Amino acid sequence: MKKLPLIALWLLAALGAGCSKSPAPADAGAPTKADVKIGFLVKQPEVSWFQLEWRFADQAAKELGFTLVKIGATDGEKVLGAIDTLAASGAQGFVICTPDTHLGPSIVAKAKAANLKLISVDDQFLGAGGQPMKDVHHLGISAAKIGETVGVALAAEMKRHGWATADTAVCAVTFDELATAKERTDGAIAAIVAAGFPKDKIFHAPQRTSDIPGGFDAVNVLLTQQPAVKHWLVCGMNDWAVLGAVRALEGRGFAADSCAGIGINGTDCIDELEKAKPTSFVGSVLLSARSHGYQTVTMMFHWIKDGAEPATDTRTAGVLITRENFRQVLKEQGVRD
Ligand code: FCA
Repeated sequence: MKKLPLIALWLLAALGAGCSKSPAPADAGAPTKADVKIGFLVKQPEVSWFQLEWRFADQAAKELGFTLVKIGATDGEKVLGAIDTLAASGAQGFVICTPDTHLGPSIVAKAKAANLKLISVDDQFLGAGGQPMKDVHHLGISAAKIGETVGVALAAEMKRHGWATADTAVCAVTFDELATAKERTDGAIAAIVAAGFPKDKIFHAPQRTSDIPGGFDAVNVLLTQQPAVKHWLVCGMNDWAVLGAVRALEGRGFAADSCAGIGINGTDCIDELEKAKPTSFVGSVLLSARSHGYQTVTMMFHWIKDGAEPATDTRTAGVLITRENFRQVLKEQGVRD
């Protein structure tokens, strides 16, 4: 994802500090709602989750009467370039899901220099020491708790099928370089262990990339290493991780009802749940794209227009969806008609 080393991005951000457009004077008066312009940068613009965040942000822009600028920012250079573009076009703030949480300090420096307010969404920035940047306003998910929901549901699947512990193992598709991802899979594992599952039957399949091929490749390696397992319980950071795992299981000839995978997001697995023939992907924890899109830009709007600073840390919950209830829940949540 990164093309330039972090040090180069730091330098770019610092240079930007010297030549960015001068901010509006403090006594310029509060902007009217039509003056408000807010950017929304996402790391994976092709993914339904991020498209939904944008859709809900658009809805807020329409209702509140401000301008929303949506930008796909898939690497560090694109992020810094997008901040320049926003500043030059008179925006006052932006919401961002960064492609790399280590870019946090560069993004903060650049936003400060351009006098742009900033809210991170989904993925929390990491500071120089690798610790979360708690002074940056953030809206994310209650990752550990959502992971636990996955773990409890997987343990229930095992029980429902009557799979013997001796034949069953857990496949956790991990992406530990992203804190929210690690908290999710750690939460799922903790819940499965709490349900009585033996720790030595829990295997990690680390993804190199956080997409379907990343999950697929990681799980193929694990399946080669553990040929004796008959039933796999699969968790991962999101729907794509678990979909990759399910495709790998299918490739190895596992029958749909011999394994169970549960994703997170609930927005990137709708085609899968709609398949006439069920697969091992049995459900997901649906996150609130509405909160992450609508609420973040609304907080930003009031911050810019009325000086109302939002809470520094907001966490959202999720709800389990399965093949049985997903249509109904997606409708209730405004994700689908
Ligand atoms: C991260 C993941 C996304 C989504 C979001 C809430 O950014 O990459 O898939 O789960 O958190």
